[in-house]
Amino acid sequence: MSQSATRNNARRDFYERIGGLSMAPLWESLHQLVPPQPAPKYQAAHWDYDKVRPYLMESGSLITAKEAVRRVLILENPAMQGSACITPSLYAGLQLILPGEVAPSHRHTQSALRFIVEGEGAYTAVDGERTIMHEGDFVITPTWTWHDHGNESKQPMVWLDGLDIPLVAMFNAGFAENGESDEQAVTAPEGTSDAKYASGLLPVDWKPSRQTSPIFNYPYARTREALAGLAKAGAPDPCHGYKLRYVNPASGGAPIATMGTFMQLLPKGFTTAPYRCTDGTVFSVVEGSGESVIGDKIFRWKKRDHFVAPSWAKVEHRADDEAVLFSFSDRPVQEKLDLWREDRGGR
Ligand code: GTQ
Repeated sequence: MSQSATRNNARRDFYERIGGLSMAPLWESLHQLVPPQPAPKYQAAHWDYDKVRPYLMESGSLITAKEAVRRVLILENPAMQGSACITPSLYAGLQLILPGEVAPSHRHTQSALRFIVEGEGAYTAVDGERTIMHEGDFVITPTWTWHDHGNESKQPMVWLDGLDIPLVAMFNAGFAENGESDEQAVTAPEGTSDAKYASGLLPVDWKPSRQTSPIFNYPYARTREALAGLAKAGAPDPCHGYKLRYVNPASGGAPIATMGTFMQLLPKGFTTAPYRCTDGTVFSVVEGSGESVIGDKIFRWKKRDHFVAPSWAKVEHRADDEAVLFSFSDRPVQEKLDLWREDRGGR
């Protein structure tokens, strides 16, 4: 036997013996454990709404919202089959609620965001207050708040659910319970939280008790107006076009502690400079069409499509006509942990 074969056999034998004591040699996996740069085990992916929608509607005839509790088709990363993850830290799904249906009240420690993709007139109730949702609205159901959804309109309603399910699972910090009735009692008139917290004013003696934003619907009409004003005010950022982040007005932080949410406008014909960041990001197309180069993939997208960009993949967006993209990621978590990085390619 050669010297190196003898050595390798001795090592393998050693690994087996220490394996019996639940130990392993670091030197065999050091470079994977501490990579020189992010090496994501998930991939860029795109969901074309024209292909997705028929299945969503079919799900509506297979099961009621009440029986399903949440009738959702999970957007699962193709490289993470069976995980229900779109990135290792985030969950995404498309939820359908048909006219007359109620998705019953429950609460959990996982935080959720809703981004309205199609339809209007359904409501989400959070801790006793309802908000009617419209396309492009961004609605939060913060950790451990009671929430139910109902559709009193005449059209189906579809929204993107974004949750921190994988993060909470990693910490084994998940709790959940069902409400006593399907629809929680309404204790505050619609618009209350908007009036109290969403006008650059706060009730005089109110003190925040948590990181979560006191606003639970950020309506698209206002977001769109802000983007339009920004686009009139100056030149676009080379990497982002015109990009805003949603904010908790009481802290300046993200509305949800675990998920950052963003809206960006890309002018007609605009191409963003190559950009990468450590937060894998889920996009929902609100307006327009275009394409994105993400690592070695290219996706053509249009209104209501969804796509995901992995951590540290180089991203370039190109807009055919004026386009608006909503996105969410775990950026606030990474920032809290001093981990978040970006690479603007010198721009
Ligand atoms: O609306 O509460 O897509 O609990 C997944 C889990 C939605 C919700 C999802 C949930 C919800």
